[in-house]
Amino acid sequence: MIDNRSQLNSNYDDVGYFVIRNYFNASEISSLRKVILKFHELWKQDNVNFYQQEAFNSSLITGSKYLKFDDRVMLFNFISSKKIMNIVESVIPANPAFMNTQLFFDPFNSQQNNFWHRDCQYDHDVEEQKKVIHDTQVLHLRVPLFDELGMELIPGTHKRWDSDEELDVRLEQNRRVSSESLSKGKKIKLAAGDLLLFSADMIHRGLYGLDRLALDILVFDSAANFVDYVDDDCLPDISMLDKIDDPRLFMNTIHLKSKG
Ligand SMILES: O=C(O)CCC(=O)C(=O)O
Repeated sequence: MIDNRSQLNSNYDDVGYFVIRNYFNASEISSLRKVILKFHELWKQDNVNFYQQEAFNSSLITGSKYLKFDDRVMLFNFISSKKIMNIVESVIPANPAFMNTQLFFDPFNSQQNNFWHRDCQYDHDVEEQKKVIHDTQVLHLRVPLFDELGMELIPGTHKRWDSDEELDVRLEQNRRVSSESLSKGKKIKLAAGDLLLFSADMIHRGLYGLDRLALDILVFDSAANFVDYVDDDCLPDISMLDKIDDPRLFMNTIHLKSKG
């Protein structure tokens, strides 16, 4: 894995993502799927209108609203498992910190379009986005629970600004819409058991279909100022911490939070 780490790091550095095929075995995926499906059913019942009108993801999966102690501990142990930590540390070697989880599914309305974006565009104007993409980035680790069409990414955009075409489409300007195809888009089909890591700030979109359900784990570099994005309820409490084999990912976040 150690040799592999520098290869992964260089792939990430070059293009902003990498995929590891068959990284998780059937039993790992089936235990994860059981807990995630429990969350998803309860979340849908509780958010009927939002789900049926526009939703394509939920978040705060590790929080206390829908899952009980043991299921949350299972998720925390998965998120901070050796397999995940090896991957996270290949890109952020020092003090990676847990941010959140999201669950991506197909919109209820099958006519609803996907959309190209950089995650940072929801917090920053264009001039700030130009700077943000050169600073420390947030990572998404996508764990598909079923085979899915996956994601479409524009390789290299974790480090470079948009072409005119990309900017017009992403920001829906000059009569373009954000669901149009882009010439440099690369589709990454995923199967249950694969792991995709990508930069949240590269240009990307989800590919809807096949009744997908994918868990995204979001992590950030402790050196960057993202702690305000973390909801306390998504972190393990004291009684859970000693049930987590390697709680460093969460401890780093808790430590940042305590510094305010
Ligand atoms: O899968 C999707 O629908 C979008 C995924 C996405 O935008 C993300 O993971 O940041």
